Amino acid sequence: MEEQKRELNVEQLLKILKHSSKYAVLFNQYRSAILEVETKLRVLDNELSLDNEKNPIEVIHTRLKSPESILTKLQRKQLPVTFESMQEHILDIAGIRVICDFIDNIYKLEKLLTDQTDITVLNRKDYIRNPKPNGYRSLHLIVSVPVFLASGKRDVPVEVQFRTMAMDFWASLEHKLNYKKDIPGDCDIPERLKKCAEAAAELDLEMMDIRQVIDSCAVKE
Ligand code: 0O2
Repeated sequence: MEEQKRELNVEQLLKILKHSSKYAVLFNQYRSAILEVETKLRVLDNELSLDNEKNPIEVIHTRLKSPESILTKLQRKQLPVTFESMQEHILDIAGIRVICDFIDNIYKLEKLLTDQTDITVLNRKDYIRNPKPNGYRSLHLIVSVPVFLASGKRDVPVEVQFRTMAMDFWASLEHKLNYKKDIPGDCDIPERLKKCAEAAAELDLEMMDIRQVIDSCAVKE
């Protein structure tokens, strides 16, 4: 009975969230902020490719967090389910994932993006230098970007995740297999996944080393 009551509340909340005109206005701000940051990254990618005809960015994925995920996160953090609380506390509603070729290019792009005068870094988590205990690697930034709308200027937070292809390969499969699922404590899956993450990290370092050797040979010729 108690469970039924809780589920009904969640459904009602989702209905309110999805059908409110405030929701459409807010989500348009997040969508616009994604466009702004994605354009900045594509501009940098184009310019960096002029040097050696090698784009540092392989793929950019963007997403808006679903109302269901927002609600789950607010509840998990025991925060009030209101638009104000969502705007204040959920800083990854607008998300951009940047898949890069090499680790050093991740830090180069980070610097070029965050040095821009209209970008403010609100939070930075370097899971490349400090991987999560399960082996997860990526660089996470929350940046604030101004969006100029007909109704005025808004500073909107966007989460930018930078990863190499190897890190993305691991994270995508791990997410499918494991992330937020209850794996029995007595099995060796976490250990095996961690080993895979370490193999992917080695691959990244080896590929970067090979690139450096090739580049130095090309200079000598
Ligand atoms: P989804 O499914 O991508 O929407 P915080 O926001 O700081 O209070 P949070 O959200 O845990 O807490 O922050 P964190 O650690 O920066 O992780 C945010 C996102 O990184 C997650 O989003 C995932 O996309 C990704 N991520 C983090 N840890 C892992 C991991 O162990 N494995 C995989 N595959 N991805 C991870 P969401 O919203 O939690 O999930």
